[in-house]
Amino acid sequence: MSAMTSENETISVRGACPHDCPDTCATLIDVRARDGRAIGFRGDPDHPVTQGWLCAKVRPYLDRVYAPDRLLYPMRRSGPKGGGQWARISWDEAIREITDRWKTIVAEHGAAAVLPYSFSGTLGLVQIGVAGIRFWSRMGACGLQRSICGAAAETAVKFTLGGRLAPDMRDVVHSKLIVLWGHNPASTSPHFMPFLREAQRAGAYVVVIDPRRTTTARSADEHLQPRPATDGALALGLMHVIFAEDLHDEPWLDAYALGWEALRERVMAYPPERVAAITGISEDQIVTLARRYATTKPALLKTSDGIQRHGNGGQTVRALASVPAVVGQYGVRGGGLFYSTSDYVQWNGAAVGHRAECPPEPRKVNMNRLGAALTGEVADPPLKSLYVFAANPVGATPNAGKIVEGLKRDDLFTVVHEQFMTDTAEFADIVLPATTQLEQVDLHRPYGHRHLQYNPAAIAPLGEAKSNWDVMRLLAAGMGYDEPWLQQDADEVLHEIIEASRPDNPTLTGITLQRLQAEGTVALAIDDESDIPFADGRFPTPSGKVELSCAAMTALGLDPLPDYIPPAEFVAGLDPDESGNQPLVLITGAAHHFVTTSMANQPALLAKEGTPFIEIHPADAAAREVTHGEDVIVSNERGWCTLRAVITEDVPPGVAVSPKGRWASLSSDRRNVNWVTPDAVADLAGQSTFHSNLVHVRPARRERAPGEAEVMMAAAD
Ligand SMILES: Nc1nc2c(c(=O)[nH]1)N[C@H]1C(S)=C(S)[C@@H](COP(=O)(O)OP(=O)(O)OC[C@H]3O[C@@H](n4cnc5c(=O)[nH]c(N)nc54)[C@H](O)[C@@H]3O)O[C@H]1N2
Ligand SMILES: Nc1nc2c(c(=O)[nH]1)N[C@H]1C(S)=C(S)[C@@H](COP(=O)(O)OP(=O)(O)OC[C@H]3O[C@@H](n4cnc5c(=O)[nH]c(N)nc54)[C@H](O)[C@@H]3O)O[C@H]1N2
Ligand SMILES: [Mo]
Repeated sequence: MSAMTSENETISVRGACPHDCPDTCATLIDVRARDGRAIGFRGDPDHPVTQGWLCAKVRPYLDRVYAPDRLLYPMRRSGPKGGGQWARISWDEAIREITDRWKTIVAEHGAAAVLPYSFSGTLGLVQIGVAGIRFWSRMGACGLQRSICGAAAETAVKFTLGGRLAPDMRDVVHSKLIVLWGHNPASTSPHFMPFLREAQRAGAYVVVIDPRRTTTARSADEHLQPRPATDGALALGLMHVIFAEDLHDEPWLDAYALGWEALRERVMAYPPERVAAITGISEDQIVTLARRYATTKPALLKTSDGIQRHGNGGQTVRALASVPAVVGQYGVRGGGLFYSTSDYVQWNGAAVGHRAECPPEPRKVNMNRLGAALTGEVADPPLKSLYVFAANPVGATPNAGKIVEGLKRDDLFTVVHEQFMTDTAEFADIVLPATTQLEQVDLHRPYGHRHLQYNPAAIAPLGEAKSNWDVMRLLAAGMGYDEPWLQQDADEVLHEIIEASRPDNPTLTGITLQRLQAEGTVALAIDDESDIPFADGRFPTPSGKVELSCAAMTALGLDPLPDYIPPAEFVAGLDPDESGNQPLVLITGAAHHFVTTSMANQPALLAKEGTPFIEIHPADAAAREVTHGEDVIVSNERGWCTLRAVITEDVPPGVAVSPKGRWASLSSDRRNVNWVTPDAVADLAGQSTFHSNLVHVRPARRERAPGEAEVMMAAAD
C-alpha cells in the first residue's frame, strides 16, 4: 500500500439513521483511520428495504455532525433568560449544579415538580427508550404523556387489531389497489416509493386521500381532497356503500370480526349524500371508490399519523382500520392496513424501565399542554424544573407562545441537552452538549419495516458532547442513586433488554446483541406463517377477532363503534375577520427537507425549503387581497406568526398548508407556525390536534398584528 493510500485509509462502520421516520435506513460511515474523522456517509446497499440510498435530508449528514455551531461544552446562562449570554462550565460543575437544584426542589416540593420532556430527536432504544424512563422513575419525577405524534392512531389500531402489525412494505407489489390515506410517503417514508412505483408499473391503481396535492398525490391515479378532519365520515360512507350494495365479505366477518352488525347499523347514518356534504367529495366519487375498493383485490390501505392530529383523530383511525375488515382484506398478501410495524417486538418493560424498583409515578403531564402546565395548569406542586432532551418543544409543540411564557419564569430551572442552540435551548439555565448518532451506541426497531438495526459509535464524541444515557448515568451518581441498572453502559443495557424480551417475543428467536453487533441489520424472525399479519385469522385482541365494536372502549366510557364527530375547535368556530372572511383550516404536516425541527437549521437544506411559507387557494387569496410572494400574518386567539404567501391550487378553498419544523430563531419575527396551533387534546389517548386549527390570514403590509411592534423593535437592534 502506498503512503498516500494509508494516509487516507478508511474503515466502514455500519450504523442506523436515528430520526423519526418509518424507514430507519441502514448507513455506512467511512472513518479515516489517521484521525478518526468521518469522511463518508452513505446508505448500506445490503439493506433489503432501504437499499443503499438516503433521502435528501439525511444525505448531507456530515454537515450536521461537523457543523460549526454544534454545541460542544456545557454552558450556564450568564444573562437574562433567552438573552443569549453563556459561560462555559465543566461537566462536573454542570452535574453538581443540576443535582443540587433538584435535591432542593425535591425536598421542598417533591420530585413531581421536576418534568423531563423528551420525544423524537432519536428513536433509539437506549438513548430515548431507556434514557426516557430509568433515571426519572428512580427519582419519582413527573411523568410525560407522550401524545404529540400518533397516540390516538396507536391506541385505535390496538383496540381494533390488537397490535401494530403491518405487512412487509415490499409486498405492496402484490397490491392491485393502494389507498394512501392522509399520508405523504414521498416525503415521510421515501423508501416505500420505489415499491409503490413497481406496483404501479404492474398495473396497480393508486388513490391518495389528502386535502393537499402532495408530491405523493401528483403521481396517483386519483386524488380525493376531503375537508380536513372529515375522513371518519368518508370511511363510514365507504362502508355504507359496501354494505348497502352487498359487497361486504359476510363469511369473513362472521368468522373473524366482532360487532360487524353493529357497525353496519352505525354506517346507515352515513349515506353518500350526507358524506358528500360533510367531506366536500362528490357522491359519485364516494360510490366509485367504495365499489373499486370492494372489488379490486388485494387492496392495501396505508396510513400514518398525519391524518389523526385533530379532535376526531382516534375515531377516524378506528373507522379506517375497519374498512379492510368489511371486505375481508386482513390476512391477504398485498392487502390489509399498513400503519406501523412497531409491535413485532415488544421490549420487556421491566428491563427497560425497572419501574417496580422505583417509587410510583406521581402524575403525568400531557406534552401537548406543556405551555399550560408551565403557566399554572399544573399545581400542587407546580413544575419547578424542566429537563429537555431529544426534543425541541418551543419549535415543535403546540401553542408555543405559552411555552415561551413558561420558560421565562424566573423560578423555573431549565436544563436542555442538545446538539444545537435550538429555540428551546435558548431559554435554558444550563445547556448540555449532546452527541449525534455517529458518536453513540444504540439499537433501532423501525416502525416501517421488520428489522433490528444496531448502531455502534463510529467516531469519538465531538468536544465534550455526551449521549443522553451517559448524562443520565452522571445525574444518577450526582443524586446518589446507586442501583447498578443506572450505571450500565449502552451495550450492557441492550444485552439485558434483549435477553429479557426474547422469551415473550418469538420474533427475537436467534437474535442476540452479539449478532446485532456483528451484522448491523438483522431481520426479525418472521416465518412464512406469520409473514402476512393476521393470516391465521387470529388477532391479538381480547376476543381474538377484529374488534369493530370494542368492549375495552366501552369500559373507558368511549364509543365502542367508530364515528365522525366534528372537532371541538371547528364547532366553536372563529369569528370572521374584519373583512368578513371565514377562517381557514390550517394543516401543518411534514416538510420535505426536515424531520420536524431537526435539520431545519442546516443551511443547504434551508436553501432548498425556502422562506417559511403558507399555501392558500387563489380564491381565498383574492378575498383577502393577498398576492403571491408577500408576507402575511397568520393569526387566531392563541397568537400569530408571519409567513410568505404561496398562492396555489394545490390546496382547496378554505384550507391552508404550512409545513412544520421551522425555527423561530431563524424566522424574521422569531416565531413559527406553532404560535397558532391548538393545545387542545383529541378524542383518544391525549392526542395532539395540530390540524384542527382555525386561522385568519391577512397581508402583513395592511396593518400590524397585535404585538408586532415588539418584533419591529427586535429587528431594529
Ligand atoms: N421529510 C419528513 N419526513 C418525516 C417527518 C418530517 O418532518 N419530514 N416527520 C416524521 C414524523 S414525526 C411523522 S409522525 C411522520 C408522519 O408521516 P405522514 O403522516 O405521512 O406525514 P404528515 O405530513 O404529518 O401527514 C400526511 C398528510 O396528511 C395530510 N392531512 C392532514 N390533515 C388531514 C386530514 O384531516 N385528512 C387527510 N386525509 N389528510 C390530512 C397532510 O396534508 C399530509 O400531506 O413522518 C415522519 N417523516
Ligand atoms: N405544527 C406542527 N408541529 C408538529 C407536528 C405537526 O404536524 N405540526 N408534528 C409533531 C410530531 S408528529 C412530532 S413527532 C413532534 C416532534 O417533535 P420533537 O420530538 O421535539 O422533534 P424535533 O423538533 O425534531 O426536535 C428534536 C431535537 O432533538 C435533538 N436531538 C437529536 N438527537 C439527539 C440526541 O441523541 N440527544 C439529544 N439530547 N438531542 C438530540 C435535535 O437536535 C432536535 O433539536 O413534532 C410535532 N410538531
Ligand atoms: Mo411524529
